[in-house]
Amino acid sequence: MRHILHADFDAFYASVEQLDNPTLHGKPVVVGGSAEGRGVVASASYEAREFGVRSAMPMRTAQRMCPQAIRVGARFDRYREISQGVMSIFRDLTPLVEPLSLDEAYLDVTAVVDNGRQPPEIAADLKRRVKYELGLTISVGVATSKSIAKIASDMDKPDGLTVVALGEERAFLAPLPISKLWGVGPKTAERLIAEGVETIADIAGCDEEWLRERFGRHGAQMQRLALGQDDSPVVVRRETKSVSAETTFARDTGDPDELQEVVSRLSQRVANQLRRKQLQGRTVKLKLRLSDFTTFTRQRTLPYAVQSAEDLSQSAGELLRAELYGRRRFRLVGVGVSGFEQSEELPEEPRQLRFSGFG
Ligand code: DCP
Ligand code: MG
Ligand code: MG
Repeated sequence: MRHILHADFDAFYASVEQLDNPTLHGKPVVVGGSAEGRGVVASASYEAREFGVRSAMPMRTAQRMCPQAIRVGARFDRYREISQGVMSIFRDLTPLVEPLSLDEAYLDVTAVVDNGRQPPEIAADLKRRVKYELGLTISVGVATSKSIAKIASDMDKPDGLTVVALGEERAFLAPLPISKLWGVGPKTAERLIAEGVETIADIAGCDEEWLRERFGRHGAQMQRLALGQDDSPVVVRRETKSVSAETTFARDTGDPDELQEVVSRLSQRVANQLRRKQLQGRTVKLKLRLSDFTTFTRQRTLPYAVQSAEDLSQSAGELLRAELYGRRRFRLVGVGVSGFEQSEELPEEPRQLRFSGFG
């Protein structure tokens, strides 16, 4: 049996702003772009949430709901710094840490338990340490699987600690709305509710064929999770420092159109990865290898962070054009991005599940 924690900062960006500026303590704070600039709320302090303010809401709406809310612009560098701090506290407890975003991670603490400490005690200790060292609160879910630990960490926010013991998994999940289930995004939830499937117990009780017909493999997957079956491992990951894609040609080329075409295709691949990881970067890099195997890179740092294939392809394309002179022919082209900021808008559906990890 495994013991998994899921830890997540409470109102992450907003809490960091309150930490750094004591005049914001106890006040409704929203972090995000201005209403005039059509900004959205990235994070709302719990004081602001009492007025109904939520993440991803247009700033205009937030200010209408809570006119006294204090808006602060995001400071990604500071959030990244705090994130590195918390991840290192986690890694002090166990090397098996899987960060999901700047403010949350899974921890496999099975070995710590085998050494004689109980999971609730480990979790309480971790919360204390984070509070003491960083001055911020995390909420922690404790369970025997990742998907249940994640749901549990969200149950009693802020400053929560929710333990789902072995054998209690199905009872814990049963009454919850389907939207809580891992991999059930707003669109899937809408379809299920239209069919009368509203709680996790409802999914657990569905005819497997019925689910499979409507949702394919994803349907069977949802049902396994609803039944509390999830043996996906905690995958140790370090912070992503750069994302890139490259290709080697079957035959060397110096044709500008052909090269730009490849840069566009690689940019698309990099953009897809960035979107999945919720990253956007300011430094765009082009890697080139000539016929004689000379390899070099050219890079430029933009005044703003980019994520889209169009932006990447444009910047990388400019770097490319500067290198197309004489009779140069190329064997390899690569496009990369670094200098990350977490992108403000999260995708509508949660990240795609990796099916291979399950059952
Ligand atoms: N974030 C964002 N846009 C969103 C959601 C989140 O920019 N639509 C950013 C700001 C959040 C951070 O990611 O502070 C962490 O996201 P969470 O979903 O964990 O939200 P919070 O930490 O703000 O609040 P909670 O207490 O609900 O975890
Ligand atoms: Mg959070
Ligand atoms: Mg989070």
